[in-house]
Amino acid sequence: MAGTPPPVVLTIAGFDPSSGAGITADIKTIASHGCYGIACITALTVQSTAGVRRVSAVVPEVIADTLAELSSDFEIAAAHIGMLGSGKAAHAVADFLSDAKLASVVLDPVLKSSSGADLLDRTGLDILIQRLLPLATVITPNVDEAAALTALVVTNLDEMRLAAAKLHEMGAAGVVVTGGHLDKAIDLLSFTSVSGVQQEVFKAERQQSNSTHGTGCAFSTAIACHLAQGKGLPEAVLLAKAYVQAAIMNAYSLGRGVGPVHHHYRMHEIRRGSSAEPVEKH
Ligand code: PXL
Repeated sequence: MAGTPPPVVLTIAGFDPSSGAGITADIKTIASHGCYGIACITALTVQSTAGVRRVSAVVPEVIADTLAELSSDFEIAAAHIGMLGSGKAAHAVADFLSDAKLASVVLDPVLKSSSGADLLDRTGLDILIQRLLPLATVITPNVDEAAALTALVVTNLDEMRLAAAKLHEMGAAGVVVTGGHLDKAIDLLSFTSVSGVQQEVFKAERQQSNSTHGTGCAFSTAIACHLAQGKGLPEAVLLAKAYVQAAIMNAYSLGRGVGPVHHHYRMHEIRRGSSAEPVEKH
């Protein structure tokens, strides 16, 4: 036996065969945080680093059965929800979450791929707003997703604050609006505590890189891992942000389009580190 098992993190997301985003990427993020990843696929995409070619929904009964099977077997410490793909998938996930009452749920409201393909239809968005948003511990929209969810314009910090306030009114307990694509990369964390709504701003230099495919998935999944390990939301967000920055900085140039972030750069660091250690001679 290898000792105490790690926290189990469930990711509910689409499949990106290039493994920059989606379920296979999430499993890499979860493993690199020392958690054990389990997965429920909501949709298949055909894509590469060059973009999304097509999307095919998984039948909702398979999603419901997968979630029932996994939750009857594992103690799930946290769940991450990414691409849902369809209204029916969103319903199946909402049914599961309202029964399962998990300690931590991170909802990444994925609406479009970075290349502009639709990853959720209008019905799906409505269900996400009405049923999933109130079940989440924290939701992680980028500025465009925050705008679509709130019907507000969200292009700067003041507008991010207003959008976060509206998302609280709509039932979201915690909100991180990410502004990585803005001129100055700004993320806003907003959460309700005993003393009311608290907001924290995280600023960073915008990273110039062609390896940014999957940043949203890596960020939201990393938050789920930190929550699973018992960290509070502000610390989880700070650590997840640092993880994504390092995963971009350490990325290899892969594919012809927008390359994937390096999800397990830490593993690589450890291997490099250990081979460089002097071998003791006796
Ligand atoms: O980055 C959003 C995203 C999430 N999940 C899947 C995706 C994408 C973008 O392409 O394919 C499966």
